[in-house]
Amino acid sequence: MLTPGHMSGRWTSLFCLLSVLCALFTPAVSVKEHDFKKCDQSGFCKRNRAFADQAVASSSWHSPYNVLPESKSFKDGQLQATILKTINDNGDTVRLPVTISFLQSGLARVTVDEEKRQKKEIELRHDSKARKERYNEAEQWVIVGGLALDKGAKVTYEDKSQITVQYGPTSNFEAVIKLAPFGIEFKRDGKTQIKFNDRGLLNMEHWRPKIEPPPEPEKKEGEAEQTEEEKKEAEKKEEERKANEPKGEDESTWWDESFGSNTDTKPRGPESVALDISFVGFENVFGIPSHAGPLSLKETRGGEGKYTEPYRMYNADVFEYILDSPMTLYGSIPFMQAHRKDSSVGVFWLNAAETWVDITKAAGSRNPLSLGTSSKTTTHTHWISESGLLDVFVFLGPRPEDITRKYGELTGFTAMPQEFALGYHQCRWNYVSDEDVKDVDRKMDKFKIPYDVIWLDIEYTDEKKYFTWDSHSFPDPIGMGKQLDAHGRKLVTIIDPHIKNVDNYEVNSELKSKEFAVKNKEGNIFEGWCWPGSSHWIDAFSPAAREWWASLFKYDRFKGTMENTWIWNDMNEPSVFNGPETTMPKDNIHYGGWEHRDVHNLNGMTFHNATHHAVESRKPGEHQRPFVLTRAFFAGSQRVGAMWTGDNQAEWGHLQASIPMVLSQGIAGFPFSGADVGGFFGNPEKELQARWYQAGAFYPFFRGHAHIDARRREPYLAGEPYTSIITAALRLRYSLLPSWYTAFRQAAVDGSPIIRPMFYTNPTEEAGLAIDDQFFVGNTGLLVKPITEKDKNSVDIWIPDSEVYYDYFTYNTIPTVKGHKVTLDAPLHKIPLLMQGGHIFARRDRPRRSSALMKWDDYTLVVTIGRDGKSAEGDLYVDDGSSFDFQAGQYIHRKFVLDGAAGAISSVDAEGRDPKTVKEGEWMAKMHDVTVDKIIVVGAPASWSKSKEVTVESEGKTWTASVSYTPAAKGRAAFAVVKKVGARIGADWKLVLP
Ligand code: MIG
Repeated sequence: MLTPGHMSGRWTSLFCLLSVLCALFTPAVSVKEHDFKKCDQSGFCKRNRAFADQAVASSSWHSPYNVLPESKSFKDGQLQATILKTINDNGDTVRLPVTISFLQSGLARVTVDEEKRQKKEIELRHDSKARKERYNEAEQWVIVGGLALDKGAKVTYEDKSQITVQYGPTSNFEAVIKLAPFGIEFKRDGKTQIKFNDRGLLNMEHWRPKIEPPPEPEKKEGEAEQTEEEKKEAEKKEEERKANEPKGEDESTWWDESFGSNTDTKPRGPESVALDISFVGFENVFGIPSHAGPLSLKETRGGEGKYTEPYRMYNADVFEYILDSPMTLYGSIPFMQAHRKDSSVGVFWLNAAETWVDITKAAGSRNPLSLGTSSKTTTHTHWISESGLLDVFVFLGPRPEDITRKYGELTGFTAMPQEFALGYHQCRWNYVSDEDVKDVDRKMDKFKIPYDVIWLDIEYTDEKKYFTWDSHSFPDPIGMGKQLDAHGRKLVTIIDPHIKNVDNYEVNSELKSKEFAVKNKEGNIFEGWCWPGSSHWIDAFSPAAREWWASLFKYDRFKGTMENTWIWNDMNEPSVFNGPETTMPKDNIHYGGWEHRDVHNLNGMTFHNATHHAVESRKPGEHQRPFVLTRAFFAGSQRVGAMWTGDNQAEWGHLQASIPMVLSQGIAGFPFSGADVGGFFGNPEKELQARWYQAGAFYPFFRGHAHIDARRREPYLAGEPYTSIITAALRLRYSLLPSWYTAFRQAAVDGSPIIRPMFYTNPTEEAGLAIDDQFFVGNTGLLVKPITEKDKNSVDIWIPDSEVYYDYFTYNTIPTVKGHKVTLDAPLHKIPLLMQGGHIFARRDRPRRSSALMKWDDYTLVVTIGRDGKSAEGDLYVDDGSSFDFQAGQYIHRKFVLDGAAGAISSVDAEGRDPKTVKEGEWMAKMHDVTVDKIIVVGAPASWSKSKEVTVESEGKTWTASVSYTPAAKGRAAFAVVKKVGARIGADWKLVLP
């Protein structure tokens, strides 16, 4: 009997029911690009691109959407009107209600719906179970705040052709709404930033009745083909049918559409929504992850170095994905940010259906009257979704951090993870037994390699029945869990959304009897193929299904799990081996009667969300922050866990691609992300593995993972010098955990990316706007450029400003020039890591086996003296690392300031809180014993050399600590080390040079 352990991939295992067939189906190692649609294989995309081509080519093009003047009304920050869409030469129209909401946050939201049609006019296909409205529940899943209306928004100008609304927190935003054709110009301080429908590509495919073409007349042997009369009659009917529609439309995929062997039926007919959005004067746009390509998005309509396909968002299990491609991947966030030297703006396209985005750039703007921007490049985008409402949020910045914060207010901020989740995760498909897990755990200790979490992939289950264990290989999961717990370590087990369709499996019987599974178009439980063979899929859109799902994770139900067990959700795009594009048929039906088509990109998030809440409620009063990793995601997924970039390959190109991908996640509000370290498919050469760990140590989510056919590659197996190099990268990650945790805290309160590209940190430096292979960590001033090429012993780092930069490891002062690259030596053992002057960041330097064991360790502060030779600043956030007590103020948040003139470093509460207002809980009390042990002042001025002691003042006491000063030499900056500082980390203190 074959198990997937002997196979090379899912296709093999799917077809390898007979072992003799296996050889035939062993996949070639290349992306199955043809398994996924191109725009012209997706009817609505093709139609909208054709529509765009027609509009752009014709000088007389008139967008057929006009606001009915008497329909408009403005009240309490909201403008409402009806748009009439002219649908044929007879002047027939359909009515599209539009709402433009001006929000207190300064966002504007534009929503266009379609008026419910007469029932008899629009009959769904009689056998369809689908709902008839356009899908309008995406906001229930995605939006968590920021919707309060700006009652101060006011109409400042109005005539027959337009309305101008002034809005925004300082009233410097304007929306100029054009009535005929409908379009909007968004301005800030009088300058146009964003335009809707400027190119006339707005398109809402209205609902229409299906008129069956006349039946083919029956032909009989020997009979004349058709009488003249019959022919004429048929032609006439056909003409009538077509007269209802604009000419030249491709109707071939209106009512059904085939791809591969699958046919998608469309009971509601064509209903796509599309809009052109122009970013006036912007050359760079970012966002709309996940794609394996550059951070600054490429043009998509051909030409040298450009893509020919639009960026696609249709969450899919893309087997061995290709690099530098706009093709869809596992998750989607339809949020785009445009940035230029003096402005950041953005749009959030709230639509969960299959979505494509074309991007082109043009010199100047089409409208010469748009002042101040006409000479610059404008980025034109064209958004196309298959169904649902047109619902777009507009952000007018002006700074990158305004955009990320407001996007977070709308869709939620990153959930504050437990601290262990920032440690290193050791995964592979698969650790084969509980003994294997315990052995890896012991070996990591033996080799003194820190790690926090070991992972179990699908083989731990009894025949892919989730919530069960293979009792031969895992006879004692609790024993395993306890061994891990002894060093504060955790176990993550995989739970996928496909439920094995067999009789003797309780989870399956309950799923079926309670009707919690996704249904097919006939309204029966959908059945498809995945790892377990025949399977059903939980419909996590259903509240009752989610409640049931939560019950499955209770400790007495999911036996073998304990408080240190966490969960990994894979395959939640969802992946369906025999489905179209390896996913679910679009005409499947979800809770509420919505078609899968409407909710596809939300599907993964609903499952991830269900699992998050399930592990949160495993036991009353347990009070631990959940950890759930997801593969599929959507806007809002950041509220419920981490993501990784899926099945990459053990190749240098994939290491390289991972960096813009992870940066892009941060820009789109989901910064807790990482790529499989080492590469999932294949066997990395040792140099690649080592370099990957060095890069991975700077992914917010840091996990080594490997395919079932890949050779074992736990860090201790690499051999020297590789094991030591990998261990050093891991130790570096662990020593910097306090700073990583602080960066996560910031993400959790204001949406800041955790690793930050140059355009974000230095928004006015044009030369850096598209740089995506180097980044800063939080606001530590740590600037990293991982090596992603073979045989590279040096790297060129682009320097964004005139600050001083020091080498992290040697304290060498780097001879930098703003806007230029500097070459840094980076032999294999070295991570190119610089410290920007002017910061103070925290570390815990004592090497330990896991983050939990570092909980009560003292801190080291690193002070990097800035260009002015005297000042530096930074902060540290600490809490118990696991519970929700931080929400009740149980945390330490310090601000450290070096005042060089006074020769003093001080620590104060970063939020200006009065310590007396917080009643200390157990953790806070215990933190009294934790101190600042060491302070390293890099670039210390000569004044630090004058004395062997500093005075420390804290909590009404004064004492001294020793200083040793090392003068500058051979390119190395002077530095001072203060030892045994002894001030409590949670208290105010001041260190003064005598
Ligand atoms: O079809 O669970 O991306 O990380 O090891 C493959 C087995 C299913 C895909 C995930 C990968 C995981 C694998 N899964």
